[in-house]
Amino acid sequence: MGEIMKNKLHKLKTNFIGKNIIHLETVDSTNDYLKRIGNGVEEGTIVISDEQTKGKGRWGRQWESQSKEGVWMSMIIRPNIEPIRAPFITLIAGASIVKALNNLRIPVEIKWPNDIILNNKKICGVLTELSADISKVNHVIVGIGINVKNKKFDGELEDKATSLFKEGYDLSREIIISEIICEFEKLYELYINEKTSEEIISICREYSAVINKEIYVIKGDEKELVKCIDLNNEGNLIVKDNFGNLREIMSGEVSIRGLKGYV
Ligand code: BT5
Repeated sequence: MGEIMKNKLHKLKTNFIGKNIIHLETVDSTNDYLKRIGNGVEEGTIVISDEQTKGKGRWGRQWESQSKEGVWMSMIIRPNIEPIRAPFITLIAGASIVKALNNLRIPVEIKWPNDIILNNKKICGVLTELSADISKVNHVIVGIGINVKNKKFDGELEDKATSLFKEGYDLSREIIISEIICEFEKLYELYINEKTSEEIISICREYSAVINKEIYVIKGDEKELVKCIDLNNEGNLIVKDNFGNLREIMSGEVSIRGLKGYV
């Protein structure tokens, strides 16, 4: 299986993302694995694992990643940007995932900043981790988890998670991975080489699950109802609070929820 996946993915027409692919049967977390080997591998290296025993989300949350049920992968990049700009990489990943899945005729949307939604449920999450000193990025690890074949979810995930299979789409993990890698590289190169975020922001707007909706912004124990207005060029969310004031919210610091549930 590992070899089949690698062979299919080696036909990728990218410049550097996915030129080196490490495929594992099991690992704690593909992000943590890549972090351990990160200094010794070339930029664009991808780690894919059939299973993760300690898949993780933001702020120490768990990410359920059973064997061969989904795409559990991470890639390493070394962008020459200020560390403060690193959260934008999450939006590049989100934009490339919605673009890739819509190319495959799956109508997913982005729930800013790091969730991908299908039929109002979470199908994919992105976890971006930064290694930097005060002024320079050493590397960024972009972790992507997509539920592909899961037949059911238990506990708290039952109402909020879904898989491509559950929504009636039967696609191989390889096709999904190839499409995402190609879209990611295109947008990442635009951002780094051309220094433009325009196309990325316009994809995030076009496929947004939250713009023009009322949402709760959650920060720690605080929860505030606001109207989501737009994304600005930095990728921050512009919301209108209860007093009619416009505010800018940075990714990385909050979670958001819809009025009636997850979106
Ligand atoms: C995320 O965090 O959504 C980021 C998930 C990133 C996973 C990838 S898999 C490859 C790489 N290696 C890793 O170890 N991680 C990355 P967050 O926004 O914090 O959402 C986490 C929440 O999503 C959990 O608290 C659950 O409520 C929910 N969740 C857990 N597993 C899920 C799943 N398989 N599908 C949908 N929702 C899930």
